[in-house]
Amino acid sequence: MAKLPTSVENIIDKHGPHKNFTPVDGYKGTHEPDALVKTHCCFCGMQCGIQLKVKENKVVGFEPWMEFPFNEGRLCPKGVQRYLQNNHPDRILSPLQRVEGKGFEPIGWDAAMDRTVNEIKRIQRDYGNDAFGMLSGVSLTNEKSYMVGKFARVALKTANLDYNGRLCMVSAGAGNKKAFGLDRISNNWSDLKHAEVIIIAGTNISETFPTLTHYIWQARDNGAKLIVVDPRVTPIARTADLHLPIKPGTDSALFGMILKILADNDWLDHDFIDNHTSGFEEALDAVKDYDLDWAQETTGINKDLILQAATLWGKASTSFLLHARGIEHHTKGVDNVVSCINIVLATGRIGRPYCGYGTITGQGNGQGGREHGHKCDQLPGNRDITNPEHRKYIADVWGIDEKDMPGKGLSAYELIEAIHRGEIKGLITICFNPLVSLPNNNFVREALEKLEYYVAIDFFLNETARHADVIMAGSLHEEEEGTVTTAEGRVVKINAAVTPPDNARRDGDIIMELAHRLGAGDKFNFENSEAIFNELRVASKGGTADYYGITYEKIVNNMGIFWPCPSLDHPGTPRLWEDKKFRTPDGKAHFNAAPFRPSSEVVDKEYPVVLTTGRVVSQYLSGTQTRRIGKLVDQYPEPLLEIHPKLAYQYGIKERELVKVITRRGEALFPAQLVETIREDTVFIPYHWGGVHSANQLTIGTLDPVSKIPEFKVCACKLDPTGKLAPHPSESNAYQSN
Ligand SMILES: Nc1nc2c(c(=O)[nH]1)N[C@H]1C(S)=C(S)[C@@H](COP(=O)(O)OP(=O)(O)OC[C@H]3O[C@@H](n4cnc5c(=O)[nH]c(N)nc54)[C@H](O)[C@@H]3O)O[C@H]1N2
Ligand SMILES: Nc1nc2c(c(=O)[nH]1)N[C@H]1C(S)=C(S)[C@@H](COP(=O)(O)OP(=O)(O)OC[C@H]3O[C@@H](n4cnc5c(=O)[nH]c(N)nc54)[C@H](O)[C@@H]3O)O[C@H]1N2
Ligand code: SF4
Ligand SMILES: [Mo]
Repeated sequence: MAKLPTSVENIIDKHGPHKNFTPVDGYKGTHEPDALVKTHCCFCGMQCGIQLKVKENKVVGFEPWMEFPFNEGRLCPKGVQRYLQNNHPDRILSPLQRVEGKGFEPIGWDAAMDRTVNEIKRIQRDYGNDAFGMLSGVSLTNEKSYMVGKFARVALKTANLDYNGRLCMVSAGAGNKKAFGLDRISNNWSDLKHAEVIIIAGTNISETFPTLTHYIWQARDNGAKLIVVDPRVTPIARTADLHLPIKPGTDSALFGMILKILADNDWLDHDFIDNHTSGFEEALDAVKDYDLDWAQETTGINKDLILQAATLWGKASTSFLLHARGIEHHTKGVDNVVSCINIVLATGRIGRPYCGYGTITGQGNGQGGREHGHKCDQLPGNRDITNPEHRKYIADVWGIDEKDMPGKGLSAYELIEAIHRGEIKGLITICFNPLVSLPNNNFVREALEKLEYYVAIDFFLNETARHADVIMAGSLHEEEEGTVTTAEGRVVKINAAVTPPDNARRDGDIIMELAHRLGAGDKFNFENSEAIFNELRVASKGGTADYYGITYEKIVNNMGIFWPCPSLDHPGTPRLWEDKKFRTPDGKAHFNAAPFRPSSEVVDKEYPVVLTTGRVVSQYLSGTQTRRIGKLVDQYPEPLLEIHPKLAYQYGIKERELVKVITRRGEALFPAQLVETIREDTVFIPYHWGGVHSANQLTIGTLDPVSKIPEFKVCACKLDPTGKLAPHPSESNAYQSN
């Protein structure tokens, strides 16, 4: 049984997290590196270009890569520290096996592989193939994402594969497919610069996509009006023309109201609506009873602000609408997304220069990783695993019988629920830390403790992997060649700067060896990453995410190629929809009716305060990587409870007082940070920490019915001040998260 080892201290001593170290003993950065390798940052979806400095097969520093067109050398605080991982003392340097009561001990690769394959076979024999699940992640390259999808279906033969994008981009993906039949931002970032009006809804871009702000500033220099919709006055909101301080969970009411105002004032593009869309009447019908008083009451935004925003949008001739997790992490995430798209379609401002719309993809390869088949319902090229033609095409590429291909499996949180119910008995994870990042993590921990066998592939020991029976020492971004697709749809090249240290292995090699040992070796004979990419190209051909015409050579020669790129002589598609040929069955863009409905948990007398969660600039996701980098930890050492001084006053809460935050799922202590930049009825906690510091002890495990994304952005809580001040942040050990 995969129980938590008795001594967590033992694990931390051996495997970190340690936050302070120097990259290479004695290397002062003064003598010449052996090589400068052009590649990309391993963190967010901007995938900024960077050059890594290599000395004696170790990454020892970086230089800006000025020529890469998106960021032209600019990097954010995480980007300038990302090089400190390859030679980090916490690296897992060989496979490990958990020894009850002792923690983890190194074992050889043979033993780790043998044990894993035997357990997979035993569990599948006793309980069926689908009783072994797999969870993957989109920090992985396109090649690895593709291979994981194929591995789960062809070697592991399970339906139950899903990925951490389920917590991230799936509401946007589902909304975009409904509206356009394709899931990608409509334009490259350059088009932002000349948009007259820009709406940014539910994204704190200065902290989460810092290098993208450069494009917003350029638009501002050109006179653009900026509208920000966020319950907090985020850094970008401080510079906006209009900030709409929305009550969490009410975006579809706001955008529905704006649609109504556009129609009432005839700020519509009738030609576009009539010739290139369907469903306008239904979408309008869903909002026909909305009025400004209702919208003000529902969204908490002053009605004059709503009217001003609608007027700016309605009268503009060019515009861009961007959103991210703030509107998507909801049980009505898909409704929020389509209600944004509705106002874009109503004004016909898409498929033209300086007119665009899109979600800002979060993870490093959040775009490419959601296209090539490691989602529970998907096959490469963004094909549908339930569609017989799609299944047949991919089965032929893989050289298997279509009947042997598993069907649709469970989504990430549902997969954990199935483990909890005892239906799934074995688990393999790569690039996912569900114990920190899934909602209601006390429930997730209970599930992990029920597994009969759990194997994790990672380069650091994350909180979830502490429950593993075996850990396989995997590779960092800079240790394996491949491609990723940036948030603007540009496929770029990741170059290996070094080989994995010591006895760690490339992720790709680990997956391939497992496939061989499971008897599917003939389907996994890839010589190198390019060979995997070439199979991916064929597998994606004809799908909506068509990469067929993209080659490694073309990527390098052009600093990236935008998909779709259906043939070798095709230049790629930086701007979609110029031809107005949408990828829906009728070829039109679809309006979707999205009548407002409340969030799954709303405030009441007992739990009167709205809790929302998200990010800070110096930490990344579950913190596995960034909590190990001293300067990033020092910048924001521990999760704080952002609270408005007026709400704090009601409870008598003082700056840095420890406040117990309680929800129906759990409770946890956080130091209060009094800020006037948040709504008075809402508190915010960043989620990058585990254990007692984890915000996800509090969040709710309810899912959007279509996208299955959890409702991270809204639940109800109560506050219980302790009267005690939190210790000085320098004494915080939150980065250890034990
Ligand atoms: N520094 C840093 N950067 C990152 C990441 C990271 O972990 N750290 N992660 C990357 C990834 S994977 C992702 S997905 C992105 C996420 O990027 P963002 O979506 O920008 O980040 P979040 O902090 O999750 O949420 C954004 C904003 O939503 C607001 N919000 C909360 N509830 C609501 C609501 O109901 N409506 C509206 N309109 N707004 C609301 C919050 O106040 C917050 O400012 O960032 C990427 N970049
Ligand atoms: N409350 C709350 N919870 C949230 C969110 C929120 O806003 N609020 N946001 C959600 C979002 S948008 C996201 S994307 C998820 C992210 O949640 P996770 O995917 O769990 O977060 P990561 O920290 O990326 O975990 C990835 C693990 O993969 C490892 N890893 C990274 N790159 C590689 C690689 O190339 N190879 C291998 N083998 N391992 C690798 C890291 O070391 C880490 O242990 O969190 C979600 N959870
Ligand atoms: S903006 Fe994103 S990709 Fe660019 S340096 Fe920062 S974390 Fe890395
Ligand atoms: Mo994300």
